[in-house]
Amino acid sequence: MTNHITLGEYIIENQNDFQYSSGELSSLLSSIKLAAKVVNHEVNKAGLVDILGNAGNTNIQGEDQQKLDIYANNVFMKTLIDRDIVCGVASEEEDDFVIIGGKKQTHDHKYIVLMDPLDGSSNIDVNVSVGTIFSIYRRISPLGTPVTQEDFLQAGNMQVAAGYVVYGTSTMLVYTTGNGVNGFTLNPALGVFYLSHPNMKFPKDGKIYSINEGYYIHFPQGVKDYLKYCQEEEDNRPYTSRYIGSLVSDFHRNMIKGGIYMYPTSSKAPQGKLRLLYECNPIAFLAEQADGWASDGYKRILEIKPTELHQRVPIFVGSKNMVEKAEEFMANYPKDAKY
Ligand code: AHM
Ligand code: MG
Repeated sequence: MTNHITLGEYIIENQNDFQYSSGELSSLLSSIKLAAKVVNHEVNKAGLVDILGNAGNTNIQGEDQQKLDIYANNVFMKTLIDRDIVCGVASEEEDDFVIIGGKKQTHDHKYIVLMDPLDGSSNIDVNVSVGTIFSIYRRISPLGTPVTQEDFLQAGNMQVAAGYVVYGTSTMLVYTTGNGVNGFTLNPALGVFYLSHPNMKFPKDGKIYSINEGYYIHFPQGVKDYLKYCQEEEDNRPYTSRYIGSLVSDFHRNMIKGGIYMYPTSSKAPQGKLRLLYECNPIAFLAEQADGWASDGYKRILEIKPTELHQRVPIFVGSKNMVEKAEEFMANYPKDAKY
């Protein structure tokens, strides 16, 4: 632990990084911290209570919702809405964004939050790490009016803060406000997050590649070529393959050890699987703040202008040299090549 600094103290101490800060972002981050602790408590006892399994509902993208997905979504939504600190929230588990305050705006809140409340939830039943991912923007519509779709469809380079919680062997909250990335580990006995990983940085190079190779025959040729490159017996290769199937955990490990995570397009998922707004943008912001890189294979993730709330994009993210190498292989084929 670094001087036993708690997350609460750290948020307050760094509030002045923001010019004219009113403390609104600090309150918002504190609310996320609180919701994370509540979800952590529930996730940790998932094997003990009758909360496991499928809730029988399907979300807007046609995927099964697990009970804990719904639980986590409710906790984060309720915490943000009840504490009256943001003007709008969008969640991977909700069909549309929520306008806080309705049509009659009685507040002047300026931030919106987008989140994936429980990513990798198919792993819950088998005791594998899951995570929460969040992304924060300043609204662009005028204060005191209801938020609009435009507020949510900003490019990732407009993010004010982003982070994730990994509910793993220990629970960590990792976030950035644009001044580097810091990781805090929860002491479960005290319910307090301590600064355990200050100034996290991706090694420039790594030896780990993370991808669902089961889809190999469905990948674009550029991805296939890059995978062969990873497996060649040359220089520092072959690399090691590690894939948990839980984005937050795969990303977290790669940031610490050096590696690349890929979820490309495939003939089965022509847009990729991961969502630009709830998963790729916050992960890309964290990656860049940790000296890594995030690309859709051809361009910087953070410069993509979103067109819809639940938009999917391919992603290559991790150690800078590795992502750039993957982009080199992708560039050998046109983006729209048939495969
Ligand atoms: P989810 O938001 O439905 O949980 O899906 C996202 C997850 C990521 O955490 C993970 O990296 C990926 O889906 C795994 O997908 P696949 O099983 O296709 O490899
Ligand atoms: Mg997800």
